[in-house]
Amino acid sequence: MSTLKTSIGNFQFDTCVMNASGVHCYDQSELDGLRASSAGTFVTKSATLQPREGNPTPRYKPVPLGSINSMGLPNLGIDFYLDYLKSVEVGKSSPFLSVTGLSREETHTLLNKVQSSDYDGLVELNLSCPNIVGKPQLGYDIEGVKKLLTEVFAYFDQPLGVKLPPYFDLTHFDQMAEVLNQFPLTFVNTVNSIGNALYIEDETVAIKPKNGFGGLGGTYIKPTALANVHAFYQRLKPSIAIIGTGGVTSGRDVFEHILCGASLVQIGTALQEEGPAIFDRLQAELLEIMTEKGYKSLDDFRGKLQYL
Ligand code: RRO
Repeated sequence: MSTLKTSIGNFQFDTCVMNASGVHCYDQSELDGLRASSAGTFVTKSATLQPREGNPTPRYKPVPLGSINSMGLPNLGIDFYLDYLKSVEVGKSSPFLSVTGLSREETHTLLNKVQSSDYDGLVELNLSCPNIVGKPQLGYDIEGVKKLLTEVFAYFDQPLGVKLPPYFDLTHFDQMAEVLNQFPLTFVNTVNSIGNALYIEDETVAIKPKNGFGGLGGTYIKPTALANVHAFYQRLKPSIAIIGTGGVTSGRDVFEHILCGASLVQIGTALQEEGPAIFDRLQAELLEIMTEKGYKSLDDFRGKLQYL
């Protein structure tokens, strides 16, 4: 029997699929739903210091090849997520707490709060929310990322990773990896949605905020996601694990993310559309592929993408 066990840093997970932040992780009932599912672990909605209502609706729309969203960071505030995680044992397998500040100062306040809380598990710093009016994604400001991480690692000593936006140029992969390799990051999660896409039905945009501009997810973005996973797998030091996110709707997609170098694979749009039962299907489909190929564990094929 093959196993889907995997690890990130010192934490172990019985299986390699989980939610992507923002999907099914806003409040207690959604988070409880993930914990009751067969996902290997879960990540909370990116938290700010204060609760936020987010952008006006409609702000998420499933479309034939994926989804477009401009949620605007609706969340219940860092205190809610820290309280929720108190009830979850962080043992050999940790949840992920996602945080994002609307300014550098807010990010530091958030991380200081996490550090002085009871939560000592994995933390994901989201550098790539595309939907806040007037706030560019920090992930596209490579010097800004370097400055922020330099400041963060002066005091933060919990296992930390960053959630990145997609990059589209090999020099940007080089520059970003060069910066990330300077820090004791536990993981890099790639990719967030492709920012500021526009979907039109008849003559009208699909979502209300920002006159229809929003983050693109789902099948549209799988090739971009795989490219980012593999580009960072090739460039990052081995101590930084990669979480692959983007365009996963089948076990075959999970397989491809792992082949490109992912240690965990997150599900966004397809989880939103199918609900937490999707984790059962994805694992069954992945195990079937592994059995056909004679792979006993993810290590048998992780990162082993073949070139022509
Ligand atoms: O809440 C959002 O609008 C949002 C966030 Br924070 C993010 O990181 N990615 C995304 O597609 N939407």
